[in-house]
Amino acid sequence: MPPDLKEKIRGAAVENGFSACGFSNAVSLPAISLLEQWISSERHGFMDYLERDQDLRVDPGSLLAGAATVVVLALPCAAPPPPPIDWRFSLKGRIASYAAGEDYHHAMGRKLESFTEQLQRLAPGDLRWQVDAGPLLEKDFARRAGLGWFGHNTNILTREAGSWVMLGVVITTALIEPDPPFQADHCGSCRACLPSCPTGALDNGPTIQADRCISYLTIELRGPLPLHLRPLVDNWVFGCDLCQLACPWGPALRAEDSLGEFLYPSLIELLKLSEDDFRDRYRGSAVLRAKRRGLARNAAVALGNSGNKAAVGPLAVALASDRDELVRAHSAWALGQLQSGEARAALNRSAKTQAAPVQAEIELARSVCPAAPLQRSR
Ligand code: B12
Ligand code: SF4
Ligand code: SF4
Repeated sequence: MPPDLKEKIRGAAVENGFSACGFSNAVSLPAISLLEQWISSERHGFMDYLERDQDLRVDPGSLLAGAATVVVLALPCAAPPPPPIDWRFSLKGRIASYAAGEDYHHAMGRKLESFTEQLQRLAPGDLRWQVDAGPLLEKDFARRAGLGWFGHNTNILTREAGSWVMLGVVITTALIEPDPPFQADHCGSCRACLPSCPTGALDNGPTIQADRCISYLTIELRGPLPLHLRPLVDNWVFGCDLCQLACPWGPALRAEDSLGEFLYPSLIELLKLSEDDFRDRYRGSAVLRAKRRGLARNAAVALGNSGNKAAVGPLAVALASDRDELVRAHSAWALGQLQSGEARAALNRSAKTQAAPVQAEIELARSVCPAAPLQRSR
């Protein structure tokens, strides 16, 4: 191997916008037992895909015959501008900052395409790459390639940007000398992320109860949000940044204030979006993953959490006329949380005309919502 090969490859990574690049050999990870333990404790919720193909998650050789090296790359992700001071008054939702701009799967995919062309010239071989959607455990390989350590927020922290980096990996048959794995734990005695998590999803170790994480609840979970977690989701409608914002490490970048418009959208607008409006508004964005019904469901829950009676009207319309049962059901819950006679009247109006799951939410909401004021007849 030429002595300056790794530096040339790192140079190509920097040219393509990556902030870090490390090398691991492509042998199977010992993490399989931790992964199996985690899956058998059922912390993955409905993410069934994590149960399948566990060998592919830890063994690059099962993804590319003759795999010799895993190159791991980090792309900095900007932290969000400050949120509105009183979202309950302005009825603004909150979107995790990695979702700002073009979907990172596409943006980083293009960078990886360009990086791998240079890699091919510098260290010829067969290769394949992945960003997030591929099976390989990216964080474990990042640690092994020397990029950073597993923080208590369960993400990989780099010294330059904390956990505010997205990861991508390239598996290649070219043999490149591995970097030493990252051994230190720079969390030290800090545990600031643990109490910052509203749903208590973080264990006191680098593991997560994913089925409690707001990122899972708002993006991955397709059905109803568990009742006991709805109030804790606050105004998050897509992902969550709180455990990263609590961290003293990073970020390296801060998003422009102008991104606030995207990251703190009007909840009422989100609730009212039609399928076409949703697709137009979020074309090319990671938010598409939540689908219109998921985003509207999340907006309804956030409106319920707002305690703001101005949300009653739009929720009443959604309960009466949204085409999706899931959205109607969460609108009923939200009306119950708003605790007003007007909300109760809207629940009463919709009772008996709804499908069973919505009906059940209406009954529950009526049990916590005061009776509607009596209509006075002259
Ligand atoms: C499933 C998934 C989720 C799930 C589960 C999250 C999780 N922590 O794993 C949910 C939906 C909750 C999620 C949320 C988010 N995610 Co996500 N997610 C993934 C995905 C697709 C798979 C991860 C996985 O397999 N998890 C399963 C568990 C078993 O894995 P694990 O945490 O790595 O567990 C290992 C450690 O616990 C370790 N371990 C256990 N004990 C010990 C002890 C020691 C000493 C050590 C060293 C290790 C160790 O071994 C376990 C087995 O590998 C990866 C992409 C990928 N292909 O890898 C992105 C990924 C992890 N997500 C990412 C991001 C950015 C997020 C969010 C920040 C998005 C957001 N803003 O909303 C949140 C963060 C929530 C959080 N605090 O983790 C990034 C993380 C980047 C980074 N710097 O680490 C990734 C790598 C995507 C990417 N390409 O950039 N995500
Ligand atoms: S992303 Fe939010 S909900 Fe998930 S672990 Fe971090 S603070 Fe908790
Ligand atoms: S907040 Fe503290 S404990 Fe949590 S990841 Fe950051 S440094 Fe580690």
